[in-house]
Amino acid sequence: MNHLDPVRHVRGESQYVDDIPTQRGTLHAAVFESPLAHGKLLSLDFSAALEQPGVVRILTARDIPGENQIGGIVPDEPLLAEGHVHFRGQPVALVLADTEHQAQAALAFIKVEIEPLPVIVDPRVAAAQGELIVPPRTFSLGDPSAVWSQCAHVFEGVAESGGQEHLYIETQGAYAYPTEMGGLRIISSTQGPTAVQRHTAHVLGIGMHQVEVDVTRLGGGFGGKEDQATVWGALAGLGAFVARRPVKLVLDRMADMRMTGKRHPYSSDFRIGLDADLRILAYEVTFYQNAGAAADLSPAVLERTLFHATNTYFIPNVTATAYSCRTNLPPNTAFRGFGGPQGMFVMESAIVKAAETLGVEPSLIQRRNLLRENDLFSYRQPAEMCNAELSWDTADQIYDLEKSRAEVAAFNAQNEQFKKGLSVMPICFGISFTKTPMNQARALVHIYTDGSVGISTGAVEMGQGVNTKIAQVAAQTLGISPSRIKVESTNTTRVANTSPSAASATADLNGKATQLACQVLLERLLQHACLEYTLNYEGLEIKNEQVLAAGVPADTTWEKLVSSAYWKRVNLTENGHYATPDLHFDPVVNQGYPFAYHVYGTAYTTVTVDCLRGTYTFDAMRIVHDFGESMNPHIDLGQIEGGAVQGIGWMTLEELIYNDEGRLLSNSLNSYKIPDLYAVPEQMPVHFLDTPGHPRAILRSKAVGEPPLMYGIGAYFAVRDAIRAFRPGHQADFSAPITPEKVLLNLYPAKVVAPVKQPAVSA
Ligand code: LUZ
Ligand code: MOS
Repeated sequence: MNHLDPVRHVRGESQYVDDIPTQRGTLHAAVFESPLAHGKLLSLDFSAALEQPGVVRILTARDIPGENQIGGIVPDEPLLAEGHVHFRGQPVALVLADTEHQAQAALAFIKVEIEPLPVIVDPRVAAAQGELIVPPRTFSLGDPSAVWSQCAHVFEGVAESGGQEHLYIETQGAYAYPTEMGGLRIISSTQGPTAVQRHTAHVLGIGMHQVEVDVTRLGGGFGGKEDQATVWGALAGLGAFVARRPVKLVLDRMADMRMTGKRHPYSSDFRIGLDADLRILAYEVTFYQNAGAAADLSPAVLERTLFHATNTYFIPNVTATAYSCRTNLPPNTAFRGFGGPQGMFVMESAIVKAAETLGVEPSLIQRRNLLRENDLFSYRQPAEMCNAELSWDTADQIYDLEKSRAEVAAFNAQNEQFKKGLSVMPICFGISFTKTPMNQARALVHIYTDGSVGISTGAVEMGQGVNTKIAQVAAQTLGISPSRIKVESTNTTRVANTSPSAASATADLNGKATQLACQVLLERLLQHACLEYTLNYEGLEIKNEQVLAAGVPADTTWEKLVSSAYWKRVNLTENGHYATPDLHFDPVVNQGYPFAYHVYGTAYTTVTVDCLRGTYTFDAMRIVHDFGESMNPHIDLGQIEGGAVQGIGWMTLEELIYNDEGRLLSNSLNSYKIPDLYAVPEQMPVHFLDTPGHPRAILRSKAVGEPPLMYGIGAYFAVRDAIRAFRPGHQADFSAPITPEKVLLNLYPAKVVAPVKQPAVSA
């Protein structure tokens, strides 16, 4: 079955927030942002702005009828700044005007007085000053300090990974309409409709039942709209609530890049100990997470870093500690992988540091330490149905590591300016929200009297194909054609209390809820058929829309069955509820069984570096991936390709630069480089690992959203390998992204040059 949406997308028929026809009376909102990264808000003067054409109102924290608070995990984030500002781009006021242009134009006439306070942009500096979002967390297994002395080799180092702009094609936005009785309807580009509903109600001081949030689809989310769509939904909601007129707020690209948080940059210290056979005996790691100015999802991201700190290796002695550091950057947030990639980058850096220093191939250490069945993760969950070795060995069989390496060596022996590099990147990713209670979902399924079916779930379609998968689950369970099924918008009045569409778990959770609802409906229809046709219920099945077991009149169809059930007053609506079984986790001792299952895979990356220019192209990323029994190979393949390329971007090209004043310098697409067609590996074969899947996965088809991003980590190490082919023995810093500029700096011995002064930047 094909993805349901692309035809609509290509024809321009898909509706996004900014495509909704504007209702008469709509006000357009623009956000006045803090021009400084930290300071005391002394005064705001709107007198000139209010005189501007079309300006209707300007709202500040004082206009908020409820509590000015949108923090989720920690209540530390006002909707509109009050007293202090904590990052550049923090919303301070909301201008409402008749047109978007008028609202934007009025911003320049707002006067603000801010007394500057010291700005912190570095997480280690924040940690040294005690600026932590939450107390540090430590995951441990065994005791590294007891075994360092038994290690044949011990290596230490520092690893840094940068942030990443989500760059969803559809920027953040919302359209809010006042409804009867003081309520609101908000169309929001959010992965978490319930979060928008809850925080908007809280800010307005009304009940959640007064706020309806509706989402048709997103033009991409990638985590950037898991928590941070709330700001814009709540601001539009505030405007509509106060002005009693519809309010539309859509960010332009540069405002979105300036004002919203991104993937967390991390700076980390590692220490790794190996025995003489290169088995890793001990690993100690300390993560400094750059959380930005408010908690947002940082503590949960931090936790996932700890869960994935040892990637896909069994290490008997581990101490992993993580600090969530408060800085004066926009609050960093969820991004595909959710802290996992940051943890895995450090693990791979430690292995590569050991390998380079010992003069062995990193793959030797990697292969020797892969997880095996029932090995424990540091959080004490055993690796069950573990495919770490299977995916590694399958990759070796079909892509031939030794031959690949020989080809690279042969090329390098014959070329001076161009050098090739090769890396192997095995991955392991835990599927489930790490906060166990979030692993629940509901599906509301209606069968209409004509036999067509409408389904609402908590799943948000953001291009990942979840609606197609839900339609497949229903079609398969009910035994009808997907063409009879419509997956409706995600709406808080139809499906309540939803978890965000995140953690790769959306199809599993909402698909299972859909499956449960459809099974109940099917059961009811079968019972009805038995009564109607006096059949024996045992062994009865509805298949292919019409064929029931023997004894059914030949002209019976799905429509007739449904219609006759309606006339016998059979309930044709069902609400399915699914909660992932067996999960538990104790966040005090950091032990338990947090994940439904793990996803595994292996990627070989080869790159060619132009050693004159520092530029590079990826020849191939060859992947073996553990899909389980893929229920939709087309969609799943698209997720692998997109995820891997997004990971390559994070590790190689995408460089976010904030200056010491907390100002984003890489603030548009001419200074922030994302992967384009030329950054995509020329070859990207994806082999579907042959496994029975997992019973906790929907139709045994494993979650596929986030895991492939981490193949991109292999891109960093392939480039690094090529650098060493040009400059033998050189150990670059473990610092990602490895941009062409950094490649060039690493290819040649450093010359002492005068420090480059950063251009002075005005507020
Ligand atoms: N969001 C969340 C996530 O709240 N908890 C998670 O564990 C998670 N994992 C990945 C992406 N988003
Ligand atoms: Mo996500 S990082 O699963 O919203």
